[in-house]
Amino acid sequence: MRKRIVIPKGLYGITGEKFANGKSNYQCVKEMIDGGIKIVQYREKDKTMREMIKEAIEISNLCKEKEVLFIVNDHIDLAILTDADGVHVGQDDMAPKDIRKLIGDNKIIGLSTHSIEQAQSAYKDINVDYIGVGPIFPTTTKDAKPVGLEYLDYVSGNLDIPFVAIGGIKTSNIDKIISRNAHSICMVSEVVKNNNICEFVKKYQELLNK
Ligand code: TZP
Ligand code: MG
Repeated sequence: MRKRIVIPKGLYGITGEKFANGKSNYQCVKEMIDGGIKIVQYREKDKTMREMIKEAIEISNLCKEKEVLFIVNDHIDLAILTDADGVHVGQDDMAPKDIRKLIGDNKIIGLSTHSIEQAQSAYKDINVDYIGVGPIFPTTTKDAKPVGLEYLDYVSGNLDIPFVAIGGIKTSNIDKIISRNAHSICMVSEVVKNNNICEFVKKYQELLNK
C-alpha cells in the first residue's frame, strides 16, 4: 500500500507574476529559494502552453539544482514533461486516482479543498499527499469565497494529513494561522510583491521552523 509523501513544513511558495511588480516567475522563485523555501508550485493562468513549458523547465532545473520540490498547478502534462516532483489540482480538475495512473506512486499530488466534506474525502484517498485549505481570508488572487478559520480548525484538529493554509494570508493575520498549527502556509501576493523576497521568506521560514 502506498504511503503519503510528506511535504516540507514552513512556507509553501507559489508563483504569481501579476503581483510581482515586474519580476518574472523565475526571478521570484530564485529569491524564494535563496530565502530557504523548500517547496514551490508553478501556478500560471495567463500564458500559452509553449510559454509555460519554457518557463517551467527553467524553474524545474533551478529547483533540482537547489534540491527544492517543484510542483505544477493544473497541468499534468507539463508536470510530466518538466519531471516535476508533483502536481496540484482543484476539485474540478483530473481526479487524483487518474493522475496517479499517469505520474506513478513516487510523485506528490496536492488537492485544493474548501469544505469539511472535501477534506474528509481527500483524507480517505491515499492518492492525495496533501490538501490545500482555503481561501481562509478574502483574496483577489483567486476567484473563490473565503472558508474562514473554522474550517482550518477542523482540518488541523481532526485530519492527519499534511495541509497548506492559503488565501488572503498576510503578515497582519499570519499569527492566526501559526497558532492553529498549520503544517505549511502559503502567501502568494504577500511574498512576490516584496522588493526583497529572499529576506521576507527567510524571516518567515525561521519563524515557522522554530
Ligand atoms: N488557492 C486558494 S486561495 C489562493 C489559491 C491559489 C490564492 C492565494 O493568494 P493570496 O495572494 O495569498 O491571497
Ligand atoms: Mg486548478
